Amino acid sequence: MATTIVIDPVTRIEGHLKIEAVVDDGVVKEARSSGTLWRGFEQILEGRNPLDAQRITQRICGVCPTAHSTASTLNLDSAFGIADKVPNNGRVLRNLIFGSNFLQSHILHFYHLTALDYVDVTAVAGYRGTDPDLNQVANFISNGNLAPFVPRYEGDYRLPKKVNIAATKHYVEALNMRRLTQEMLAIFGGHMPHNMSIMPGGVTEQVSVDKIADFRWRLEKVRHFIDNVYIPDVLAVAGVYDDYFGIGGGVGNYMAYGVFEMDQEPDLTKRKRFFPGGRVKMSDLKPMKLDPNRITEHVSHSWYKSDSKLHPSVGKTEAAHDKRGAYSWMKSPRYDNEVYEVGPLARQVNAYVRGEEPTVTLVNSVLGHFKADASALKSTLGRHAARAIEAKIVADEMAKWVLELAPGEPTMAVYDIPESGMGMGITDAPRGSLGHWITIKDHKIDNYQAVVPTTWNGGPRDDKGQPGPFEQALEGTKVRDAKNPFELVRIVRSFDPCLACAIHVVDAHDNDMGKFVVS
Ligand code: NFE
Ligand code: MG
Repeated sequence: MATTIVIDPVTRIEGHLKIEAVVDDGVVKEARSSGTLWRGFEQILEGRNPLDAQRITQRICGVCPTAHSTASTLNLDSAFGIADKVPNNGRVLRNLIFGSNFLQSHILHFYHLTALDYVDVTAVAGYRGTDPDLNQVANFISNGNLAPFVPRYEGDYRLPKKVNIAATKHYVEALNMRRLTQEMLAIFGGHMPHNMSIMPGGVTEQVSVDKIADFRWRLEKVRHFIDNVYIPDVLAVAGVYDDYFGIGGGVGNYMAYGVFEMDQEPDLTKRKRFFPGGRVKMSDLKPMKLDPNRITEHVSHSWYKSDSKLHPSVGKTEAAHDKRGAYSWMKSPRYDNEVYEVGPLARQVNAYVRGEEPTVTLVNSVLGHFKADASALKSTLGRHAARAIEAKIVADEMAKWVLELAPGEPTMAVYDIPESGMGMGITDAPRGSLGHWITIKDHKIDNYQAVVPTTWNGGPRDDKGQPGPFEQALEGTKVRDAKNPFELVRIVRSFDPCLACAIHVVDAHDNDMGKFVVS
């Protein structure tokens, strides 16, 4: 008999994701991913000074505000006609600030958002040893403080007790590593969350030898952690849960816009990025080009009455909370009406098929470790491995980029806000492809649209009825115990969903920040 498993909320932060899975004979027959909260950013921006986009869009999310500052600033660079004017210091500083956020986000995801699906933190409950971190965790649990460790299921923790204890110690160390990455971000970004310095024309912060030194010692500690703790922990988990190389693969189409600017070519589709933009399908592993004109957002299963299949440059967001057949506040972004997964796996697969180093060497080394071929990447563990590899690559490159900074040289270009214009800011956030589009009229924002990574991955069925990447990854999964659906949360969390980002919309009829009206 078919039963429906409802998991709500799914994520350990950024809560409002609901997953419903219809399970028949122990197998997921169909799944629905639903964003259950309604927020408001695109319409808040209408009528405002274009520069406000950098400030306001960062408030979409406290985890990846740097991604929104980057996308909004690329968007303004392009609308102001200054994309090729950013000085080299500005380019490098943007990469260092954004890179710091990548490291923070990837470490957060593995240790604090998903590791506890595999590591049994209760192994520390009776700990009576000399390690102060573990004593603190044991005290914390004995006082009944379970909040950061739940929701959790029972029945499939496979690591030996001493590995569970060591991994819990790493959970605490990872908090310190994230603090260091936030401090790195703040050295050139002003503060975190919501950096002050990535602005049109470059970065407002100046370069000094002291700041470079402050940045470098922190980065070296984080690199040491990634190489000696994070990557070994991912390999250890993957070794014991290796069936997850065959679970949760999903759509197998991967898209990246590309990230970390290597030059200041004004056309973002031609600009050289450290991780290249493009598309690839696991079925043939052939690199394909990306044309942002082919992106649309479908809304037939979303609570919006505005037209479906609009390009984001003319996008609209008009709510209809009682719309029949709709089940999410997320839209369904599509490329050529096809479903694409975005994120670290999509970026690394795109880099891999283009022969980019060090991706090729690192991916081959992980595949060799597990005696697997590239098809194993299309899986739950493939996403974790790609994210860990990416953290190492970004950290290692940042150590080189920071030495390119030139103290005393300019970091900004000057600009005027044009009376009218259009812009596009496409980049890759930690969780995948992020695009902002702007239209300026009378020196003010006339239209602003964001299409966000978790919207790509977590969106509902589209106008053709094609399920989104989360939904496809869940369908066909065997569920051993419907009361403890480990398989389903492990699959969805491997994407690193962020619903705060995914649901950034509000009724187009309402420009008042203080009052959101469902029409
Ligand atoms: Ni709120 Fe974000 C990232 C962006 S995900 S975390 O990474 O943009 O939709
Ligand atoms: Mg949007």
